Amino acid sequence: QMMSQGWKYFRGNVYYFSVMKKTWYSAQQFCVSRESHLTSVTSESEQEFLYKMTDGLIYWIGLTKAGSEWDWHWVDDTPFDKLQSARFWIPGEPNNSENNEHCANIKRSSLRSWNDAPCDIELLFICKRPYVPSEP
Ligand code: 2F8
Ligand code: CA
Repeated sequence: QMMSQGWKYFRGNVYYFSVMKKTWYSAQQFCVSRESHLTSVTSESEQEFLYKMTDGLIYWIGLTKAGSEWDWHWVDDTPFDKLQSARFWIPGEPNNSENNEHCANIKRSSLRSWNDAPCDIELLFICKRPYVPSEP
């Protein structure tokens, strides 16, 4: 089975865990150049897959309130379910520290692992795209 190098398969999507650090927007541009987006997280099993892969490092995910709407939204246009997603924030987050935290990352190894942080800091990042089997 052909599998793009460095991409990990989980439930119909493949995920790229970067080795280079980028700002949130540069990371998203990198993902788009690879026909993907910074990852959305839409289930507990996906959240569990992701935090278990992070290995204690901090990675950008595709959640931001920068842009046209001034509310949390997924950059891949998946609808953001505020109620279902509340359990994935680290307790006390998002705190919009210094009124300058408009992008979200996965910060540590538990289901409660999201933090909001300044979009212009450089972090590792996770891209996600649908898995499409290539022609034989
Ligand atoms: O204590 C939580 C707090 O920790 C840091 O600020 C001191 C984080 N800042 C960055 O990651 C830049 C805050 O986002 C976080 O809320
Ligand atoms: Ca924060």
